[in-house]
Amino acid sequence: TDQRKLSWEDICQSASKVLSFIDLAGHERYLKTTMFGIAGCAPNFAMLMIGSNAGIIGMTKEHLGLALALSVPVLVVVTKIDMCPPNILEQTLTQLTKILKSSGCRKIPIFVKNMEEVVVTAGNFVSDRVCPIFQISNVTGEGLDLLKQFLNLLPFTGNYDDKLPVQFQITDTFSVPFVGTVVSGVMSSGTVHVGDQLMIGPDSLGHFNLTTVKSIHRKRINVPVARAGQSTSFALKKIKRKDIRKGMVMLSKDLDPPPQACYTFEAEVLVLNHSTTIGRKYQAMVHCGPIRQTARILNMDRDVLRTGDRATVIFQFLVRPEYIIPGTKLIFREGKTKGIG
Ligand SMILES: Nc1nc2c(ncn2[C@@H]2O[C@H](COP(=O)(O)OP(=O)(O)OP(=O)(O)O)[C@@H](O)[C@H]2O)c(=O)[nH]1
Ligand SMILES: [Mg+2]
Repeated sequence: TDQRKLSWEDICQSASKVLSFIDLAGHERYLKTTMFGIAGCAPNFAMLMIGSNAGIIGMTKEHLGLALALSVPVLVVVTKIDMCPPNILEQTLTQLTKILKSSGCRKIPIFVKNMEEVVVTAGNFVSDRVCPIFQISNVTGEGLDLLKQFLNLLPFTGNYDDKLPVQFQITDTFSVPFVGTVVSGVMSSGTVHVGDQLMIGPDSLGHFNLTTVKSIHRKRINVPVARAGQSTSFALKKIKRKDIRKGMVMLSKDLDPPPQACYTFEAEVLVLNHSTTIGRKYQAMVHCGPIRQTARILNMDRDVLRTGDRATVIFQFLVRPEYIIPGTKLIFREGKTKGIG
């Protein structure tokens, strides 16, 4: 169709709103990557896809749990209603309702069936405990108009201030021919112009280095400026791709006090699931924004932790120091053990 021939420029110019989708994997094998996507890429919302004929299988509950743990508002999309017998669809919806209403979830499921319900749920989705549920078919197109309208009406949320110093967390790095090193991520605060000098780090020694922004891309279009809340790619001068990695940050230069990378940090944690007890020296993979590294418990304000326990814990990264933004939600896991903080 004509729409497929539109360039990114055409689309962005004629669009009243541009949404970025981050497509994450369902299979358990890719859990680490899916966790990185939801913890590290700063999504404003999560769309949980459920095949109506398959029901709540595999990692669905796990993924729902991740979104809840990170306070990302969830909407559910039940797909393939064209090929699902009505009684099976009914079973899936009953099962879904039960899980959403359970004590671990405490959501109010709303089956969105018409435009009025779209308007109401889009308005109170973020603040309330509402979980909108859409039933769609990608074959017949049934239900897609309601879902599109819902996405269109969703308010832009998030605590983004473009007047504050720059904070940009790197979620991906590239080496682009004739361009050089490119980093992508979401601007969590501040404003960056082409030509600006920024600090990038921490490197393996915990140091920050200066770099200059050569060019800025948003939705593959060259732009002169990037602001808080936007997904952005920056081409950088004087930086080799091998010297940067996911989880590093770019910050305003001349910060006072200067940014500090840390090996140890304090976290208030809640253990969601552990078969025995967790004590000092316990090690787990910690996901904190785009940071992903094994850390051990150095100290805590109680002797042992069991499922359901809360504690203040000092974690220590094993490999390298990281730049942690205070207040960032974290998830730690090791085998079936998991906790949030
Ligand atoms: N009949 C029908 N088939 C669908 C519908 N949506 C998706 N499919 C088919 O289901 C299959 C899987 O769809 P995908 O979109 O690849 O599913 P996914 O969950 O992203 O799969 P992975 O990325 O491999 O984890 C494809 O063959 C689609 O054509 C639908 O609404 N109705
Ligand atoms: Mg897919």
